[in-house]
Amino acid sequence: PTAKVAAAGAGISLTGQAPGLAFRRPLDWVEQKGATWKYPELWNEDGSRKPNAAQVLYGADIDGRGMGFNCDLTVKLVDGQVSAEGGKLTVRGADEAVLLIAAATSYNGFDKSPSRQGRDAAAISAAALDSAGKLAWDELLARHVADYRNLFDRVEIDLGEPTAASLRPTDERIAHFADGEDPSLAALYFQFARYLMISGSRPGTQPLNLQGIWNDQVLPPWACGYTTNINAEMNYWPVEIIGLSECHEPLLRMIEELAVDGRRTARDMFGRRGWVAQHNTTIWRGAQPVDNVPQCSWWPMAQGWLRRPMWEHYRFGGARRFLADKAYPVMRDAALFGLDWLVDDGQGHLVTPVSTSPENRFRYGDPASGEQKTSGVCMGCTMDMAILRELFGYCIAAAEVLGVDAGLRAELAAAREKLLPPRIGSAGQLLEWPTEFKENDPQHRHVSHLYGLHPGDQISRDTTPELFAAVRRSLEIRGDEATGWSMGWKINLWARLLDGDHACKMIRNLISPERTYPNMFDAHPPFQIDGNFGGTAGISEMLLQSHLGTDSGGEVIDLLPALPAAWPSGSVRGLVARGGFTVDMAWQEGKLTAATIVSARGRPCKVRHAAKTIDLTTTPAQTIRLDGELGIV
Ligand code: FUC
Repeated sequence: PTAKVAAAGAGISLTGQAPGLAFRRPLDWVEQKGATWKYPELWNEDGSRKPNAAQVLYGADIDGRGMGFNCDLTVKLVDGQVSAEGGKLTVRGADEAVLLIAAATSYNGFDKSPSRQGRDAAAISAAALDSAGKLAWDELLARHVADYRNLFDRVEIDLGEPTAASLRPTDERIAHFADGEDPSLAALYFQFARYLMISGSRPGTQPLNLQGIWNDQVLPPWACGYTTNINAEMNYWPVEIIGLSECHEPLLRMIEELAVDGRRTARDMFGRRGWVAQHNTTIWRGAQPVDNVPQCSWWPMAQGWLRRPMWEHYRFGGARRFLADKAYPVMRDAALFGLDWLVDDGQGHLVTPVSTSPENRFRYGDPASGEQKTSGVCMGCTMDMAILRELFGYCIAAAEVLGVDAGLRAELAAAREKLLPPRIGSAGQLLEWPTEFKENDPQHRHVSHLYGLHPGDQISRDTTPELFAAVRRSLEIRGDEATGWSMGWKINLWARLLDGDHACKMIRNLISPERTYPNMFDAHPPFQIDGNFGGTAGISEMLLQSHLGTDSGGEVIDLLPALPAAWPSGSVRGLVARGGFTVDMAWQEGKLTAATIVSARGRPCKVRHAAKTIDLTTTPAQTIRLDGELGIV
C-alpha cells in the first residue's frame, strides 16, 4: 500500500516501505493465550484491541516504522526509442534492449532502526545502477558468469550416467525417482543446492532463513525466520564440504551478532555469564525466548549448537585469525553460560536444570493422582548433554591452539567429566530423556537425541560401538517417514551409520512429490529450503567423511564410507575434508578405483577406504594420487 511507481526518461522506479509489523499469529490466538500484554502495538493495557490492530501494519498505523526499499530499472538501447508515460516505460523500434535492474533497502544492521536510522535505499540502488550502466551487457554477463563459475565449478559429481528416465521433465523425474532408474537426479539435487547457496548466501548478505531468499509472502510460514533448533544450522551443513566456504560468512556473522543480545539475555534473564539464545531468531538477532509451548520456545541451548559452525569453519580452513577474533570469543562465552547453567543432579552428575528435547514430548504418570500426562520439560535431556560435552571439548581445543585461558580449560575439563552420560533404553535405543519415559510421538520429526552422531562427532562405530548401535535402534524406531528437513537429517544419520543403502532409501523419500516440489525446492511441507541443504549434506556424507580426526592430532578422511548399491559407478571432484584437503574420487562396480587428494595446509591424515587405512604426512599444496587399494601412485 505504501509503494509508488514512477517513470521518467529511460528509467522506472519502485519506492516504498515494508510493513512496520508483520505478525504471524492471528490476533484471536494471542487473546486466547492471554498474551496480549506482550504486544503493546496491538493491544491496550486492559487487553482491548487498538483501533487499527491487524496482523500487518504499515507505517501510518505504526509510528512510521518499516523498512524502506527501492528498485530501479533502466533501459539501454542501441537503436529505437524509450519513453516514459503514465508510470510505464515503452520501447519502440528497437532490435535490442538491455534492462538493468538494481534494488536496495534501508537496512542498516541488526541494531539500527531501518525507518529512523536507515540507509538511503534510493541512493544505494541508483549508485548500483549507475556503475552497471558503465559496462556493456556482454561485459556484465561475462563478469556474472566468471563470478558464478569461480564457485560452482569447484565441484563436479556423477552418480550414474543419465538414462532415458533422466530425459523426462523434472516433475516426472521426481515422481519416478524411487524406481531407481534415474540416479543422476540425486547429482542434480546436490548441484541445485550448490546453486541455491551461491545465489542466496554471499559475504555481507543475510544468512539463508527458512525460505532462503525465495519467500514471496508478507506473512510467510514461521515468519521466514531462523529456527535454531535445527533448520538454520541445517542450511549450512554442507557449505564447507561442497567447496563454498565463502558462502558460510553470513551465518558466522549472524552468530556473532546474536551473541550481543545473547550476553544481555544471559545476564538479565538468567543471571549468568556468557551468552544464550533460544530456538528462534530474526534479522534483528533477538536472543530471548519467544511465545507458545515450552517444548519449542524454551531451549537455552542455541548458542551451544551455533558454536559448531564457528569451529567447523576453522577446522576446514585453518585460519587462526578467524579463530582468535571471531570463533573463540563466541565459543568461550557459550561455554561460560553452560558452566553457570549446569546443576548437580544429586547423584554426582551435572545436568541442565530445565531442559527440553526440541519440540518433542513424553508421557508420565502424575505422582499424586497417577493420571497420565504429557510434558516436554525435564532435567538433562540427551541433546543438552551432547551439546555441552561437545562445546566444552572444542572450547578447550580452541583455547589450546590459541594458548589462552588455562584456568578455564581446567574448569571445563572437570565439568565435562561430570556431565550426565547418554543412556541406552530397554529396546536398545538411545534415550531421548534421562528417564525412560514413554514417547508421546514415537515417530517425531526431530531426532535431537542423536546429535552425538550427526551433526556431532562423539559417537562412532570405532570409539563408542554401544552408542552407535543404540542410535541405529532409535532411528529404526523413529521410522522412515519424515518431513522434508527431517528426511534430510536422517540421510546424514544413516550415512554416519555407514549404511549407504538405507541413506539412499531416505534420499528416495526426500526426492519424491511429497517432499520435493517440481522446481526442486524442499517441501516440509510447506516450502522450506533446509531440506535441500540437509539432503545435499547427506549425499556428501555418503561419499566423504572427515569428522573423526582432531585439530591437535591428524585428520581422518573416509572415502566412500556409505556408497549405496544404487550408485555402482561414479565420480566426484572437489569435495573438501576438514584440515583443508580437496578430494577427487572415482569408483566402479561399487569399488574405489582412484582418488586424488590435494593438501592445502600440509596436515597429517589417515585416509581410509573399506577395511584399509594409510597414513599420510603431507606438505602444503601437495597432490597425492591413490589407487583403489590406497596405494600411492
Ligand atoms: C521447527 C520444526 C518445524 C518447522 C519449523 C520451522 O519448529 O519443528 O517442523 O520446520 O521449525
